[in-house]
Amino acid sequence: MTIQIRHLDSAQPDFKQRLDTLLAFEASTDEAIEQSVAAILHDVRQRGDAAVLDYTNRFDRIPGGAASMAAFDVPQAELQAALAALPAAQRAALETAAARIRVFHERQKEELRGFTYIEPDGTLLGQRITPLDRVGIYVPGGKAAYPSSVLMNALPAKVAGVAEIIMVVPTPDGVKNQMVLAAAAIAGVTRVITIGGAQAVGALAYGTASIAPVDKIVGPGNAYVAAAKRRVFGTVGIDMIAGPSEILVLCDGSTDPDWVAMDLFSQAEHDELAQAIMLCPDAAYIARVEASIHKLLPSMPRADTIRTSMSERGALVKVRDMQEACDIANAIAAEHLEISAEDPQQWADKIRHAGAMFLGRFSSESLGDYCCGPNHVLPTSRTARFSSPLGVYDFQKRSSVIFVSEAGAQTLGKVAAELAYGEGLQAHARSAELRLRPAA
Ligand code: HSO
Ligand code: ZN
Repeated sequence: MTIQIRHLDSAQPDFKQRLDTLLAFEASTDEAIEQSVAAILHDVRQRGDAAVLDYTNRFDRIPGGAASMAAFDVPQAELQAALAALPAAQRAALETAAARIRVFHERQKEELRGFTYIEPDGTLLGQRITPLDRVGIYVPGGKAAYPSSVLMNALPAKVAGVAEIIMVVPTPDGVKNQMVLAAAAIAGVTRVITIGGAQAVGALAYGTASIAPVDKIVGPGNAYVAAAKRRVFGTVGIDMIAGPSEILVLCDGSTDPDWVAMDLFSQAEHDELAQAIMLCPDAAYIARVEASIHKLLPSMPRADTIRTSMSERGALVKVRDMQEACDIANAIAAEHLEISAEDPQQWADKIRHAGAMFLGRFSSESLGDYCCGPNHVLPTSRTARFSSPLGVYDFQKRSSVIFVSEAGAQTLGKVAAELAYGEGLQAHARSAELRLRPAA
């Protein structure tokens, strides 16, 4: 069975409507999931460890059933052993990726310094940046158990200076993913607990006897995890609710069509709901990419996922020119944008909305997923219009710092009192006035 891939043309009168339909993605708010997550969170809040233990034994089918939460703690020695047992090439690749991710995020940290300034009367104002104390990292345990995501979530926290990083990862049937454990060792995760689902999110958010509550929970998860993260938001911070992966390739027709086809596949293979779209002004080139897609698909182990994703949510779009391609790319605000063109910089300058931009034909998105250095946790479902890649800033916060000199209190006191009386707030006004020097 081959792919029925959708063709769109920006010259079609109903193009905008067709594009909107293609992009529409309902982050599922399934009522049954919502209710069961609410019940699990309530139970974890009431019964703590006993509830987490029950759900984990049941949902993850732990052989024999664990007797206590202690069974789910993975000792540091086991993390180190997983690392030591990795094939040398795999270990070297993880370590190289980790080093590059660290370097990038250390640069990011330099951009995020605090500041102070002093006014002529001696009043000092500023902003101080401090790391979060404790964060929870959720690592999925099913089909999307990615060691690369352990690095991408944990290393920015580490670089930010977070003291305790608690990683949770479900182990269906009690089976641990050794490469995930090895990645946790490399990233310097403080504690790994083999629990997952809404019960793990609840344990991290509310705390139990065996798990101290964290300040923020990051990391992707299934619909239950996403619903749980939404519900605990406010008690703790969360990073984002990540949707299926997306790739948008903008081509001028100068790249080998096999390369472009495989780049589209690279995100389509993540998920049946992933979205892979190409924009190109050259109709003949679009036909060549389509031929490559048909030629290469049968060789892909995940052909079924790719076929579903590309048939249901993919598209090859003929545009008027590269300028129009950039305008459409801004409207799509894709998670990943590849500009596969000669002189990509001129087009990149026109892009305002994209989670990550990959410039030029050698910058395949897959390199960014693993080891370029920038984070692969990116805004999806058009949220790149208003949000950013996961980064050091997600593990830091800002505090304002205010020192008012005696002289400053005289001028500011009058301004504040005036406004406070205007708001009918006597105590505010008088608090400011008490600091005014009596008129000579
Ligand atoms: N492309 C995914 C991240 C990933 N890819 C992990 C491979 N492993 C995020 O959209
Ligand atoms: Zn990927």
